Amino acid sequence: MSESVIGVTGLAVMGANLARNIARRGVPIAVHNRTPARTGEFIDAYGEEGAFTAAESLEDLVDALEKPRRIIVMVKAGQPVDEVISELTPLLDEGDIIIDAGNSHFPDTRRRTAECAERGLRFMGVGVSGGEEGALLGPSIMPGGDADAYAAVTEILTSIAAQVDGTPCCVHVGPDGAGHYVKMVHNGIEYADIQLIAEAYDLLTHVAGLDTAAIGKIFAEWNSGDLESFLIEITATVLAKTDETTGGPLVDVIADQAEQKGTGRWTAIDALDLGVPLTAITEAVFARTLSSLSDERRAAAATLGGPTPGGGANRDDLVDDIRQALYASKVVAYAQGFAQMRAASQAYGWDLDLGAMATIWRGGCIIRAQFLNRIRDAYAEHPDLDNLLMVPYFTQAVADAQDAWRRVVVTATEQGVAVPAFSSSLSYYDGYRRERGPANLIQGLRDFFGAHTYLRTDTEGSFHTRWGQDGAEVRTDG
Ligand code: NBP
Repeated sequence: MSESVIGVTGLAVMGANLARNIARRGVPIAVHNRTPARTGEFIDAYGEEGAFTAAESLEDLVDALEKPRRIIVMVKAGQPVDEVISELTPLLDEGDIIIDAGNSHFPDTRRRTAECAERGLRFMGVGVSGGEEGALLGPSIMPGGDADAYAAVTEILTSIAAQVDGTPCCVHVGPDGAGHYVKMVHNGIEYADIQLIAEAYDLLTHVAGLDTAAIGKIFAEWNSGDLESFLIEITATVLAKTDETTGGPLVDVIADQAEQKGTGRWTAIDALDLGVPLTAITEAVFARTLSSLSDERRAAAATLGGPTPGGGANRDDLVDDIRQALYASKVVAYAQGFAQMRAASQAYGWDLDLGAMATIWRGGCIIRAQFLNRIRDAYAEHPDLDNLLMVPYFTQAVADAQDAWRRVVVTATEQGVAVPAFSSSLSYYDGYRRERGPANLIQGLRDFFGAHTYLRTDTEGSFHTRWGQDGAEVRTDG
């Protein structure tokens, strides 16, 4: 039995395809699954594709590997990852590397990194995006962990990743949970992107009055401009699909209840923890949860009044307005996601290279898009950028689109079409560009009922007004 260079445990769709991708690069690989029958099925189906060693047990898997051992864990996120780690650790030697390539939550990755380090093991939390096809043909890979652990797997990971203009979509993200964090934000941005597309579809259907086939063609056209991306491309394909049963568009018979598996929610929760305004992604998560309340919505549709949409069909420029609103909102969603990664980098001590994140998302992953080249360029010129909206290209893009964006939000509001991501992105833009907002009154109220104190615009120090007593202002900081 020849020594395998790397091992994979967990041969469901992602682990199997990742293992095949590695084997196809000529790397000898050992494969294992908790239920051994799955390993047998894998070898029967794909054994000819490379130098596989089938391992019946984790002991066999460990024995099959050259040292330091490198083991990719591709099992269901959560408790199963902990179970695999605790079974593996007694079998491993100091310096061996456990690579969790599933969708683990980054605090778990930080904990597991520390626990493995106590036992002399190196742990990597690696984000992998691209679904089953990406795993097989070239995903976007976001590896987190110690630099020396990454050095031991760089050649393999960069060779199996998607390649764009000769550059692999894989770069060392940072220590401990950084890789899974960046993957989490990637998924959050994916939520926002999809929600924005859904809002555009809703407006094209119910305000512009277009049929599904026409809307599919519009998305296909949009895919040749600034919006060019995998998600816009597949929107055109999904809208063009005919249902075999009804003969009409398939989307017309798909129930309007969207699932959310956790990464979008985690992104929003961490934004709240970090104090980062992340309106587009958070609204996208809420929109999915609202969509799932189908029984309540059915009752509300029969009870709650409001305008009936449909009065915009005579506006020739409506379709292009919606395109511009989609683009401007998308710029905001990405600006917020990148601002969150910047805040996380500072809070968790990761030193993230945000331009590199845009670079590795250009291929292999669900949010791959031309647009990411602009973000990569922005960070190349301004590595310490606070907000992407402040870069001339994006400042101008939003300035050019904003009249249309405002018209779309006004029309949607007048006609009773919910556009939470379009409108919250516009509100964020208007809030961000205000030198002085209304939070002065918030502070006044907080000081009134809770003596929370306030700062003044005209002098240093912290102040409280004795609202319920003599009304005098007192300085509270000395
Ligand atoms: P699943 O998430 O469906 O997990 C199935 C695998 O986990 C099987 O190999 C199963 O073994 C194993 N497993 C379970 Br369940 N509990 C286990 C335990 N206690 N000990 C050992 N093994 C256990 O697989 P997947 O869809 O291939 O996804 C794998 C990871 O990749 C997940 O974290 C997922 O979130 C992530 N991911 C998935 C996609 C995607 O498109 N599917 C994309 C990107 C990332 P068994 O055969 O014995 O039951």
